[in-house]
Amino acid sequence: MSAEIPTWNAKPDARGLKVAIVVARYNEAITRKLLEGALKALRETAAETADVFDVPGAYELPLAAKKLSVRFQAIVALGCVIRGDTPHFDYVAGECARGLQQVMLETGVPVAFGVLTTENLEQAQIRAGGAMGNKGYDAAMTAIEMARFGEQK
Ligand code: INI
Repeated sequence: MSAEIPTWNAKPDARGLKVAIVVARYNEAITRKLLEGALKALRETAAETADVFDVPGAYELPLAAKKLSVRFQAIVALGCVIRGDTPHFDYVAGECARGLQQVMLETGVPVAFGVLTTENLEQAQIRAGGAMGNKGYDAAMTAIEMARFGEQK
């Protein structure tokens, strides 16, 4: 047993990992920024692959992630659901989140939730390369960290 307090927040190492990014085209101006962030993270962590796939909207992300889970070791799901845009915000955002979690637990392949769910466009812009960083970048780092989770230290 180690009595050492571990070091946290180290940048994960993606060498040797095949990573897929699946991005929704809906609210494309935002999701392209999230994609830029995710690709930056995968370059920084030296992922073996950073293959990009696109789907129409956030609602389609879970099925795409499930299909990709058979040949990738980590998946980054990117999308943007804006409440003001649709009366079915709760269905699209909720089912997307629930579906992605389900895929991750069923397959054991980490699926990072890089889907913005905001009240308006401005809140989305702030989180897609603005004052609050880039949630696509953060999601990609999370996918790598979870792919590595539990590996022998
Ligand atoms: N899809 C999104 O990704 N974001 C949204 O804000 C959105 N709105 O507003 O409706 C949206 N709808 C499309 C949805 O994801 C599906 O593509 C569509 O319902 C077909 O299944």
